[in-house]
Amino acid sequence: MKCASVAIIGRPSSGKSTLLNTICESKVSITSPTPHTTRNAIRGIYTDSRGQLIFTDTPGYHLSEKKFNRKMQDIAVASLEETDAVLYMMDATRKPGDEEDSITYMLSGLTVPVVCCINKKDILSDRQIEEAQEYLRRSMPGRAVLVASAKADEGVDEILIELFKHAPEGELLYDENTWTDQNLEFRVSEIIREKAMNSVTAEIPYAIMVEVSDLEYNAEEGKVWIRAFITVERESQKGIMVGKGGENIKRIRIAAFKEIRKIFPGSKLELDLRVRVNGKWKSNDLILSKVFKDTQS
Ligand SMILES: Nc1nc2c(ncn2[C@@H]2O[C@H](COP(=O)(O)OP(=O)(O)OP(=O)(O)O)[C@@H](O)[C@H]2O)c(=O)[nH]1
Ligand SMILES: [Mg+2]
Repeated sequence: MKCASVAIIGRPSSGKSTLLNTICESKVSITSPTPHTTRNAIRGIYTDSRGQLIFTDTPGYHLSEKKFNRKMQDIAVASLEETDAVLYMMDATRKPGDEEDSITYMLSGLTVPVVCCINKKDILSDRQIEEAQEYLRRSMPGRAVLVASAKADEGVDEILIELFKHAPEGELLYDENTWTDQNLEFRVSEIIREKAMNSVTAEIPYAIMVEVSDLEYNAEEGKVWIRAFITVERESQKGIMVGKGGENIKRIRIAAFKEIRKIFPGSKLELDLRVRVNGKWKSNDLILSKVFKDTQS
C-alpha cells in the first residue's frame, strides 16, 4: 500500500478546491469565482486499491510586500518540505506574472516531488496550453507537467497516477471510507459561507464569516437543530445579505439546507440562519497565519 500527504498550491482561483472535490467525489472544500475563497487548510482524503492520498487544500498563494506575508512564505516553504508531494495548480487563462514567478521560484527549490497541473483545459486554447507548458518547462525543469480540467473531470486520473508514482509505501492513515477530517460545525459553516459568497458580488464576499453557534444532533430521534450566524462588517452589507424582504437570506438558507441535509441523512433538519454585523475583522491575514501551522499538525 502507498500513503502520501499532498499539498495543493497555486494562485487564488486556480481551481485547487474544485480539483479536491472532484478527486474526493464530495464537497470537501467550498468554491466560488471570488479569489481567496479557501481560508483554512482543508484536508481531503482519497483512497483506492493503490493506497491513500491525503490532500491539503490551501488558501490561494498571493504575493505581498507586507512583511507578514513574506514570513508566511517562509513558513509555507518549511511546511511544504514536510509533505510527500506538492501539487501545483496553474490557471493558464491568466498570463503568468510576478505571482506565478514567485510560486514557481519557491517550488523549484523544494526537494520533495512537485507535480504541475495546468488547469481549466475546458476553456483553454491550444496556444494557451502550449505557452503554459513552455513556461513550466522553463521555470520548473524536470517536474511532471499535466493538463486537466478539475471542473469537467478531465485528466484527473492522470494526476492521481502521477501522485501515486511519487507516494512512499505506508499503511493507510485514515479509514478507507473517510474523505475529510473536518468536524460537523466546520462543514456546516463552510457550506453556508459558500452559499452566502455566491449570492453576492463585489467586495462583500471578503467580509463574510459564518459561525455555527449551536448544533444539536440527536441520531436516535433523527433530529438536527442548527443555529448559525452570517457575520458581515457593516450595516450596509447586512442589508444586501438579507436582501429585499429577506429574499437573499432565504435563498442562501434554502441552498445551504439542501446540502447540510446530506450530512445527516434521514434526519429532520431545522436551520436557524441569521445575519449580524460584527465590526471589522482582518479577513485573510489572521486566518492565513494559522493555515500552515494547521497543515503541520
Ligand atoms: N472552466 C473551468 N473553471 C474552473 C475549473 N476549475 C475551477 N474552476 C472555476 O474557477 C473558480 C475558482 O475555483 P476554486 O476551486 O474555488 O479555486 P481555488 O484555487 O480553490 O481558489 P481560492 O480558494 O480562492 O484560492 C470557480 O468559479 C470554479 O468553478 C476548470 O477546470 N474549468
Ligand atoms: Mg479554494
